[in-house]
Amino acid sequence: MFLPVEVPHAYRKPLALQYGDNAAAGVDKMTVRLSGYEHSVYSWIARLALGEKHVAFEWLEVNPFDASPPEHFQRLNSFGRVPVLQDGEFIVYETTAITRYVDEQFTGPALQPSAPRARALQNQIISIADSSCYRPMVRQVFSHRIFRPRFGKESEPGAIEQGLAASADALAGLEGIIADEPFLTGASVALADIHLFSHDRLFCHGSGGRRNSASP
Ligand SMILES: N[C@@H](CCC(=O)N[C@@H](CS)C(=O)NCC(=O)O)C(=O)O
Repeated sequence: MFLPVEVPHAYRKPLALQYGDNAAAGVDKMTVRLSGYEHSVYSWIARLALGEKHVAFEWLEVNPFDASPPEHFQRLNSFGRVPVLQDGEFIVYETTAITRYVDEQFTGPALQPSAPRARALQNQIISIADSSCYRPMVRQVFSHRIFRPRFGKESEPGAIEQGLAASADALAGLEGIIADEPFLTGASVALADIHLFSHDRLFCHGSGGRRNSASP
């Protein structure tokens, strides 16, 4: 087993607006906004965390790679990256800061293990995803095999092969540390699952749908 078999339910919902139990609990749907980019793995991670917590939110589509992103977005994040979460007056960016805030601020199923060792494993997996999976799985394999051709851009020679090789190393490393449980850190879905699932989802497109193999 490498990744959870269950697809987080937020993936099955429409993109524009998300409604959930927290709306019924008095959270105004307009107070929570997520600025994200449709093709951004990190935006999807934040979106899935909100979905798993049943938080109602408004999705604001922003392409951070645009030469001149909207002015309101530049004011939200001076680093110019998505996602950015707004909860009323509160603004937070950096995906793990967003997802941990979402988990701790809103009611709903806990998305972080409480036991220190399971929590450490969760943070370890998230860190490995960022440092060792994002570039090969997303920026090399997905981007050069799927994204660039789709938008008429050339793929760099060797990028896909390099990405597949580095992805294989990263996935082998992860196989050695994940829990022998239905999900990566235990019996229920946690932030580590959401984080890695989002990388894996794009990687599967790029690697021809082979979830358990990084071979071309
Ligand atoms: N460390 C950031 C990374 C976010 C990130 O790299 N987002 C990409 C889209 S997936 C982006 O906005 N890139 C625009 C740029 O780097 O100019 C996080 O965890 O949120």
